[in-house]
Amino acid sequence: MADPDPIRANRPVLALHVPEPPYRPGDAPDFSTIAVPPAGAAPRPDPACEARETFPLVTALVRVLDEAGKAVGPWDPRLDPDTLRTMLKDMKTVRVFDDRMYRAQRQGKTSFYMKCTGEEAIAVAAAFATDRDDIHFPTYRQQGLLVSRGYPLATMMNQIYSNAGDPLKGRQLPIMYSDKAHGFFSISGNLATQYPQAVGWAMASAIKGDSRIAMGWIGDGATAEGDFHCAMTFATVYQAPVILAVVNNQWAISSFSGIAGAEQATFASRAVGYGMAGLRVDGNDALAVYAAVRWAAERARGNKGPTLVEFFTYRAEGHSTSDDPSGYRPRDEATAWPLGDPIARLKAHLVGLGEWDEARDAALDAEIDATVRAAQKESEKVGILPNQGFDNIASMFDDVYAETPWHLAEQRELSLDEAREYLGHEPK
Ligand SMILES: Cc1ncc(C[n+]2csc(CCOP(=O)(O)OP(=O)(O)O)c2C)c(N)n1
Ligand SMILES: [Mg+2]
Repeated sequence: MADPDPIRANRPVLALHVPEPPYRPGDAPDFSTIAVPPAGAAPRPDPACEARETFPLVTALVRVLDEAGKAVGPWDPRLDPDTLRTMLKDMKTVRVFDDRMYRAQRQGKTSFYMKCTGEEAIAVAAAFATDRDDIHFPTYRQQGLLVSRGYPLATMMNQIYSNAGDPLKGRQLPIMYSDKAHGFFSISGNLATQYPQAVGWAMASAIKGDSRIAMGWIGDGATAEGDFHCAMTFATVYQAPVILAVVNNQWAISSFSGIAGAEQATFASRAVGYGMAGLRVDGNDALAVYAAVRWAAERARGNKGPTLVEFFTYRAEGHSTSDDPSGYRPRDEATAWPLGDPIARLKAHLVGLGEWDEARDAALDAEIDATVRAAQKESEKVGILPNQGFDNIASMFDDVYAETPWHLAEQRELSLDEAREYLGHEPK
């Protein structure tokens, strides 16, 4: 409707642009418009360079593995075959773990699960590229960090089942792990909190004269939160020793990345406005991920400041067990995605080196399957979620206050009354 004011009547009517994903269910996805530069094409500046020297890289794509699985160009980290095989094993383990836990949720053994299918290279290679005592502030899609740092699979499952072996005592949503000893900060359900926490921890590390760095994680969608920008400001002002990762998997539940600004600029290019180093990386290329994190870690350790690293990838499955992506995107989008499968690409690389073959691959798959099954059996012996009843319900009040306030003491007594009634006997 035109503006009724006569002075404004001839001005154009204002309108908003509401981003829409290019493809919806039933459409044939065509990603040929996504620029995929050849592997090896991106230059590798010195990690101690001025931030602005990285600015051409915020719109490029750091890639090491070419279409034939060969490692090419200046970002090739030249990892030895044993390390490459361990990375492959960890990535495969994450995928098998995800599949089994997804099925466990469907079988009613837990309430909720989230997979990272298609994104396995990112957390696994980042775990390899950071030091064991650096601390990660992950989201719910970096289970690969725990797997690569040797956290017991059965303990992860205990958390998912909220059973008596759950170190978090059932107080966190399944998959929201926390383990200080493995440098894995508690996952927060509130998106984007990881960024200010990582920057704050990194600043504290510097203030204390420590040498450990932090790595913060966020999804494409969550970059739209204020916490992202607040963390970027602190990180750049104080040149905090932190790596800030954006996992751009194209989707935030059913919202596509355009809703968070991806139509206008790459996520990595946000580094430019802050005067921070930035890299845009093929997230389905384990070697590129490793090289980029290693570069940013070296920069942070040398007091050269933070780096924003965008990992360009695709969320191959639903957001969580509560989601049905067929309602908002074409079913075959994941297979049309141009960057391929990260596990298949690393495998092809090892085969090309003469360090891997189909027989070894099949043997590894069988070994991983047996390991994950054994962990599941061990964890389910301790218990699955529906069987966690009122036995120790009053413990939900423990570990919060040094001295329980009167109102919580009152609630604890009430919960014990309910438990007595439910159990027909005295609860533990
Ligand atoms: C502050 C906040 N807003 C909204 C939500 C609900 N929520 C949970 S996950 C999610 C999507 C996040 O997408 P993205 O950041 O791209 O990460 P991804 O799930 O793709 O890894 C939303 C909106 C939340 N948990 N916290
Ligand atoms: Mg996302």
